[in-house]
Amino acid sequence: MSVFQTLESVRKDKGCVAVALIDPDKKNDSALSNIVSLVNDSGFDVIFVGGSLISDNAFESRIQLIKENTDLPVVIFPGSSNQLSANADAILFLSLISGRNPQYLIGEHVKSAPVIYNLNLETIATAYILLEGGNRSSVEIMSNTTPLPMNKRDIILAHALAGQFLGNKMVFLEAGSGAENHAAVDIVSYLHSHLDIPIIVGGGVHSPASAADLRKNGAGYIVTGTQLEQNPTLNDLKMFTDFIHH
Ligand code: 1GP
Repeated sequence: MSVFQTLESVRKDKGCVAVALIDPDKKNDSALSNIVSLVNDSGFDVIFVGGSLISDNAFESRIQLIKENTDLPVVIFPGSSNQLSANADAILFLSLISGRNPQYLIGEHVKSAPVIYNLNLETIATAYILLEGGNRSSVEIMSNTTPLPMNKRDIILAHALAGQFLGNKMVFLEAGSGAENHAAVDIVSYLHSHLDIPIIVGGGVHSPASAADLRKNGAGYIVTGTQLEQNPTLNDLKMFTDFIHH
């Protein structure tokens, strides 16, 4: 079974997939191991690894460390075409379709495709839509694109449908790491009623109540990153994943 099929069967089984996002940048081995062990013990279904900026050359070794310390699937959530590793199980092949920067619509894809082919890495084509989350996000800065305003529901839907018609397997509604506002539940529900492909919601989701609300309104995957870096208790994280699952 492919990683995508495994994740989809979790979604069908549990109602929604709990995704732990680990930003591998600037983390020593013990900090990284601690996060992985928290993730393992708190009910997450999959680990995404990636970040907007990798300041050193340790991406490969950190993916390896994560992989050695978990039985969960490890999926690269790349900030750029140099975040690749044979140690991962799959990679989100992201197209930043909310923007009009050709580098993130096709440029990074062409650079990474031969390497991904040689690594024999499973790709999960994902339409990545950046929304205004209340503060200027790293994605906005690094990609040199403009996020879509949350009050432009029909424009967001048009992007999501275009993503689906282009053959993407998922739509990712990103408000940016540490966003003040995650993707609004009414947008998730509006998109869910029009799309056939699952919706990933990430950026600014850190309360169990928001997670449950998003799941009830059609989020198929919920991503959380920042809260994993803020010394959460195991109980807090367990409650969070409980609310993601039904
Ligand atoms: C960012 O969607 C992720 O790409 C996670 O966001 O760090 O706000 O949880 P947070």
